[in-house]
Amino acid sequence: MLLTLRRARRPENPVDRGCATCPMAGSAAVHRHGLTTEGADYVVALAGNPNTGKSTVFNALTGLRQHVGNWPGKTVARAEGAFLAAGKKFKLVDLPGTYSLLSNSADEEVARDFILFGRPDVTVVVADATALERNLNLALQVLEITDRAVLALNLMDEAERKGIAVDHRALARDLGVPVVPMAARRGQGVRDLVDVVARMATGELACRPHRVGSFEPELEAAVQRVADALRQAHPGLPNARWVALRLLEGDPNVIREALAGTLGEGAHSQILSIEEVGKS
Ligand SMILES: Nc1nc2c(ncn2[C@@H]2O[C@H](COP(=O)(O)OP(=O)(O)OP(=O)(O)O)[C@@H](O)[C@H]2O)c(=O)[nH]1
Ligand SMILES: [Mg+2]
Repeated sequence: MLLTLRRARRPENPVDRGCATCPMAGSAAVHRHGLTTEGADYVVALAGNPNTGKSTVFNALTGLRQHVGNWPGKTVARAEGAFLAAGKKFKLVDLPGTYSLLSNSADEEVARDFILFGRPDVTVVVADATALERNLNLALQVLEITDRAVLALNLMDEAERKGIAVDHRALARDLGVPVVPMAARRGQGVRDLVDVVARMATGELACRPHRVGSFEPELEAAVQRVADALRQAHPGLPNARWVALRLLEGDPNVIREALAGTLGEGAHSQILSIEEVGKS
C-alpha cells in the first residue's frame, strides 16, 4: 500500500493563464488538437465500467482528431487519439465498458484483451464516484496485473449532488495508486489526470498497488507451474500468471482461447501498430 512520489512537480505553463471559461482551462500540460497517433512514445488505456465517462475523458484529452473504427474481427467500436504532455506523445485508447476482466461479451473481451495483452504503459480506470463499490471490482482486478494504473474518480459533481462524499486521499492510500477526482464533463481534474499519467509513464511516479498477495503454497506452486508452461507455449504472452489462475479456475472462455491459441488476439494488431511506430 505504498505510494511513492519520487518528485512532485507541476510546471508552470502560459496556457494556464488562458481562457478561464474553457473546459480545458488549467490543462496546461495538454496539447491535443490535430495530433495523429503515429510515433507515440506511450500508450494509455482508458478502462472502466460502462457509462462512467471514459469517452468524455477521451474527448477532453484528444480533442478533434480521433481515429474511429472497429476492433479487428469484431463489430466493437474502437477510438484512438493522442495528446502531448511533458514533451512526450501519448496514444490514448478508449475501451468499451466492462465490469470485470472475467467477463465475456464481445465488448468486454476487447477491453479485457487490451488491458491484459495490449501492454499499455498506463491503464486509467475511470470510476463512477456515485457507485464506487461496484466500480472498484474492475479497479482491483486491474491492480492485480499492473503497477501502472490510475483511478480517475469521475462524476464527482454527481456524487456531490447526491450527497455522497468520497475521501479520495484515503482511497489512494488504500489502493496504493493515485486517485484523481474528476468531473470530466466540466473539464475538472483533466489536468491532474494528465500530470499523473505522464509522470507514471515516464517512471517518475512509481506505485505499489494493493494486492491479494500469494496463495497457499500448494496453489501457488500450481499457479507457477501452469504459468511457466504458458510462457513456454506462448513466448511473450503478458500476464501468464493471470491466465494460469483462470485455467486453474476452469474459466471456459480462457480454456477455449488457450487451446485455440487465440489468447489476446484482440490486442494483437494493436501491439503490432505500436511496434511499427518504433515505440522504445
Ligand atoms: N454529471 C456528469 N456527467 C458526466 C461526467 N462525465 C461524463 N458524463 C456523462 O455521462 C454519460 C456517459 O459518458 P460517456 O463518456 O459516454 O461514458 P463511457 O464510459 O464512455 O460509456 P460507455 O462507452 O458506454 O461505457 C454522458 O451523458 C456524459 O455526458 C461528469 O463528470 N459529470
Ligand atoms: Mg465510451
